[in-house]
Parts: sequence; structure tokens; C-alpha cells
Amino acid sequence: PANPPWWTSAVVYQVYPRSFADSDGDGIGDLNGIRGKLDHLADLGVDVVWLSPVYRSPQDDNGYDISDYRDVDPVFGTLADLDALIADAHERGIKVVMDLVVNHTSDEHPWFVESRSSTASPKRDWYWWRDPRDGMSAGAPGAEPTNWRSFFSGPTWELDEATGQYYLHLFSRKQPDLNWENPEVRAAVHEMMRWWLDRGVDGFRMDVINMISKQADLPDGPPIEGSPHGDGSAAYLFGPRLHEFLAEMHREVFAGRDAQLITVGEMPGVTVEQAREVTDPSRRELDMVFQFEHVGLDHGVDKWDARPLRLTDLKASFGRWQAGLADVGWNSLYWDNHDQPRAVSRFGDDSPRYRRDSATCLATLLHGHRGTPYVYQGEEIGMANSVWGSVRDFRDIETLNHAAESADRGADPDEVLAALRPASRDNARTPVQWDATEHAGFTTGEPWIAVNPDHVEWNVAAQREDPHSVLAHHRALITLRHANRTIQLGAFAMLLPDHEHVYAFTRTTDDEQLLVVCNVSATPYELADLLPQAVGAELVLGNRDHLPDHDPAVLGPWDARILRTT
Ligand code: TEU
Repeated sequence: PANPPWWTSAVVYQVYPRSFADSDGDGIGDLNGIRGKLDHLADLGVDVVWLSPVYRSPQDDNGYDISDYRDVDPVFGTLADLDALIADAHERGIKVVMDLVVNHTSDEHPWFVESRSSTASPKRDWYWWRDPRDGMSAGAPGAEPTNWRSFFSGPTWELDEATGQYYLHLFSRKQPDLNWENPEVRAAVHEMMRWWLDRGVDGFRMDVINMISKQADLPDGPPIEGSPHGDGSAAYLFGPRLHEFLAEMHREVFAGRDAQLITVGEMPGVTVEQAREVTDPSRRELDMVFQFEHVGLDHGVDKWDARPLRLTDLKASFGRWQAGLADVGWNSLYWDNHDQPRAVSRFGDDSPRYRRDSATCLATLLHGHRGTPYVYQGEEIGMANSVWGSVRDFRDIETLNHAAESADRGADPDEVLAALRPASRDNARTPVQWDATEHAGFTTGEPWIAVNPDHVEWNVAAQREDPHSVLAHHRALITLRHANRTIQLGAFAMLLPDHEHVYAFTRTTDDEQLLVVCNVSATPYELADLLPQAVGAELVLGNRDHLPDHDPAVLGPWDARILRTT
């Protein structure tokens, strides 16, 4: 297109406020902490900051359980602090995106308090209330209205003793699902979104937005092996009215001002075809979605059942998403977020020998694709999974519920801990490592979750002045995206799809072709054997060319290059 949207050349940075920077010494990151670090983000060059939720919340799921959509939780600061953060970010040319969590509220939200007060409440129908299963008495084992399993273990239904009915919660019991079938619910959400846009925010990251439309008859799902529950996802992922709800939201909230905004929908389980529809500009729904295919490739029966990732699977997945959204729609690109283990530990090699090279290699790959890259806090310095000595070290509700459920089943505690270590969301939630001092410069108090002990070596201060650091490499990749039209919009073509270690692709425009080639292993390869066109090509950006032992003809361990081939 002649005038591609601004976000086709942008890079987004995700802040998880609880773990970013603490300004007041209570051990929890806050808005003024973020304000104090804006120069780090400006120096990195990102265009947008997405804030994970800072709304008023009981913090059952670290803010993804909201009790007031129009206020800031005291642990993060005040609405005035948020206004100041937005103003300071805008002054540096950085846009601010809010997390929008509207599949569910907190059970302490006044809407739910009113809804649960009586079966006759005018807000009863704002949530999913159902009687016990036919012929069963409330509270009896298996009397839940459906057999669905919650994302956070246990059933998706909680009995309200007072009215004898159950309410639906796909996540924790403190996160009741809103009933989007009710037009009053949708109108209330739209009004709240307009209120934020009027306040100056630049868009929304929409939490599990492909779950807002459910099959209204709520059918049971197929049984899950080894669990008393079933998988209800067919009934609540991409339900029958999802497109309608998204198009309505666009009309009611974004119409007329969408050119300046960015919208990204988080969509577990979304297919390429669904993503293409949702992000087709002519349908006016969303700008892009977060898909989950590549972060499921190392899962067995579930995320706690790790299996080795095959590079060929990863390439096939990315390749299909690149092809599927090539002419219509747009991809988001991410390795990491607050729900995923750290990329360098998961897809790279976080041993001392290869940590820097594999982190820069992964960054080169991600930023080389067509789409909008998302950098998660700490990823820019190669933060790794943390050290977990015992179950007591974890804080995340998903992790702790899974541990408790496993214990109830009589599972071996060592095996449970071994499963939690690489997979827990808390790997992403240890404090950002600003420097080598106690608590990594994150807080002067006692951090809410322990700092990774490796912060003495891996921190922002140590990397800031180092021209070859992981941080410097991210800066260079972001600069390249801003400057280079081929990186922004060039057509994508995968090369060597069957190679077990080398990830290579081209990006092509009318006047340029770039070849991105990365060795996702420690085994060296002769370039001439693999990609003759790479031999002698101009190096645009490499991660190891500054090293004395660098050989242009050999793709060394975790070697990553962006080459200009025409
Ligand atoms: O995550 C949605 C989601 O599907 C995750 O629960 C995912 O299944 C899990 O984290 C994988 O381990 C979003 C938010 O990103 C997450 O932090 C929230 O807990 C969840 O929604 C509920 O709001």
C-alpha cells in the first residue's frame, strides 16, 4: 500500500508494572517507577509502550482482575501519576497502550457485587449464572453446569451459596466472565474505552478477546485425559458473535480516530484464517492479534509437560503465519510476554557461553520478520528464567493452583517442581535487572518476588555502554526497522525449511532483497554450502562480526546476519 499504517514500522515494548521499577520502596513496581525509566525506552527507540493492567484490582491475578476500570490501583499510584506518565511518554514520542481486560471483571467489581446480590438483580444477566446440572443439587460433586476446566485449574464454575446458582469463570474464581450477549455490558465497555481514549491513551491490548463470545447453550466439552474436567474451548473460543462484537466495538469506540491508534487482540488458539479475517482492514475489527501457535510447540499434553522444540516446526509455523497474512491482515511478532518463560532460556541457550549470542540471534530473527515486533521488559538485555528453589518461591496463581492440584492428586513434589521451573509465568515476572546492586536496582525495599541472582552480571547498566550488548543489538534492530522499508513491508519467503539448525528467509521489495540467516545452534555451518547467495553479500547487521575469530564464510554458533543480496 502507498500509505501503510504507522504501526507497520513501529516496535512495541511491554511493561509489566509490578516488576518494572519501584519508586516508593514497597517492593512493587509502580507508575512513577516507569516514569523514571522512560529514558531507557527512548534510548532503546521503541514507539509504543503497552502497560499490563494498572487499574484498581484485588490483584488475584496481578491486575487481570479489575474492580474499577476508571481508577489506578494504589499499589501502582494514582490516576494523576498515570496522566503524568502518558504526558512524559508523549513528550518523547512514545505512545501508550492500555491493557483492556473485558472478558471478565474482578468478583469485587460493583457490577458483579450487584449481579450476585439476587437472581432478580438488574445486573444478574451481566454475568453467566446457571443452575446446577439437571437433577443435581447445588454443590454436589459434578453438579457444575458444564464440565469445563478453568485455565487456572479446577472447574470454571463457582457456586454462590446465597442464590444457589453457579457463575462462570474461565480463569480464577475471582475473575467472573462478563456476558457479552447483554447489550448493556457492551455499551458499558465501549463507554469506558472512549473515556480512556479521551484521556490520551493510544490504543488497547485486548486480553483474551477471542473468548468474549460464547455458544450461549454452553455445551460440555470433550474429556481431558487425566482430569475430572473437560475442554470447553470449542464453546468459548471464537464464538458465533465474535466478529460482530469486534466490529461493533470498532464502530462505537475507534471509528474516526483509528488512524492514530493501535489495537491488538490476544487470542489463544486463533488460527491463521481467523486472524486474517479479524485483521482484514476492510472489516474494521482489529489491527493485529497475538497468536499462540509458536509458544505451544514445546508443550505436550499441556504447558507443564515440556517437550523438545524442533526448529523445523517453529519455521513451519512462522512461515504459515507470514504467508497467511501476506496480502491481507498483519502479524504481531513476539517471543516473550508476562505469561511466557524467557525466550533466551526457551528458544536460545542461556549458558554463559552462548547467552549473549543466542539472545541477539533470537532478536534478529524476530525483528527480521514482517509484522509488528513486541519486546517484553528485560528481553532487551537477555533476561533468563530464574532459579526456583521451592514451590514457595512462586507467586503466580496459575503456577500455585497447578502445584496445589498436583499435590492433591498425590504427584511427586520433585516432579511437580521440575515441571514448574521451566514453564511458570513467574519466569517473566522477576524484577527488571537495572544494575548489579541488591535487588537489581528495582526497589529499595523487599521485592514482591525474588530478583534473579544473575542480575549481578546481566543488567541494563552493564549493557548500556557496551556497543555489542544484547541491548545494543536490540537498539540496532529497532533503528533498522524504522529506517528500512524492506524490513517493514518486504515480502517474506522462507528458505531451508527442513534444516534442523539454520533459520533463513528473505525479505524483498522492488528495489532491495535482504537475507536473514541465523544459526539456531552451536554447530557451525559453511555458508557456501547452505546459501551461496550469502557469500560476499553486504552485511547490514550481524551479531558476531565484531569478534576477532569471526569468519564471514562460516555461520558460527548462534551467528545471526542480515545481508543485502540485491
Ligand atoms: O492470558 C490468557 C491466557 O490464555 C493465559 O492464561 C494463558 O493460557 C496462560 O497464561 C498460559 O500459561 C491473559 C493474560 O495475559 C494473563 O496474564 C491473564 O492471567 C489471563 O488472560 C486472564 O486475564
